[in-house]
Amino acid sequence: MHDDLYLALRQCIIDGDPEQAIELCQRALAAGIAALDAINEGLVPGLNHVGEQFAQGEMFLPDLVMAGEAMKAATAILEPAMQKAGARRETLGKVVLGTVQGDIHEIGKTLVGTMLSASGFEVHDLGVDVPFETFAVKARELNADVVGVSALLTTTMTGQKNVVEALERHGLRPRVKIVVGGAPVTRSWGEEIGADGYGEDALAAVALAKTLLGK
Ligand code: B1M
Repeated sequence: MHDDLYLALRQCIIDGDPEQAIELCQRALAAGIAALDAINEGLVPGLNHVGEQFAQGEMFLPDLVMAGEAMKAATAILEPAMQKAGARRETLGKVVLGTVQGDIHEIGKTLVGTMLSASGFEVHDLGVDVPFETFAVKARELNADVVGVSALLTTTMTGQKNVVEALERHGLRPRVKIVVGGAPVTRSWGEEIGADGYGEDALAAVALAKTLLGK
């Protein structure tokens, strides 16, 4: 029904055009498209295309950077709608979230944080390139229930294991649950490193956090 708009959203990411992204997201919301649908049906396919082209040497780092900028501009418009859609008062638990050391990919992690907070979790987003130890220090300081670790690179996903070990060193396991995710991450990797679960996408991460906390 909204195929043209989804295609335009996809294209503005490929073009790396933040202004167009803002305008199209506003149009999508006005047309009654759910924020998460705009992301999953329009924006993410655009990012995936850029990622594929980059891997094939058809697009280059500046294209990746611009696509990321356009995506950030788009999600800034959509985020309030996502928060509103899931608005609820009850706090389900505290989550410390971040992208692991050495990795600066923030879009997926931020989306997971937005969905968690829209679902009723208190989210403390530590940002990107977060040192392994910081996850543990913050989890203790904030008395967190869940630590979420995102990784987008095959070279940085190994750092998720370091975070599990840091939490163990700090005596926070098994009380504090660990959820891992990110494009190269798999369920079996999560199991191998001793995490409590793997979230394939933002919605799965929310469902998992609820299950782990018995909500
Ligand atoms: Co990067 N990059 N990048 N990049 N980048 C990828 C990841 C890549 C697959 C592209 C490719 O080659 N096809 C490739 C990784 C290859 C690999 O390791 N296998 C890659 C590379 C190589 C690099 C650099 C090394 C490039 C270079 O410098 N030569 C460099 C690394 C920098 C670093 O981190 N040290 C780099 C840099 C960048 C930019 C900074 C330019 C930019 C990010 C901008 C930003 O975040 N502000 C960027 C981008 C945009 C991408 C792609 C195109 C898109 C990533 C994205 O935002 N996806 C990406 C290709 C791709 O993924 N198609 C690529 C959309 C987002 C919604 O999905 O992050 O997967 P995602 O999150 C999902 C799920 O994974 C899950 O839920 C989210 C929502 O559904 N999820 C979780 C994520 N975290 C979770 C945590 C959870 C649970 C679920 O629980 C805690």
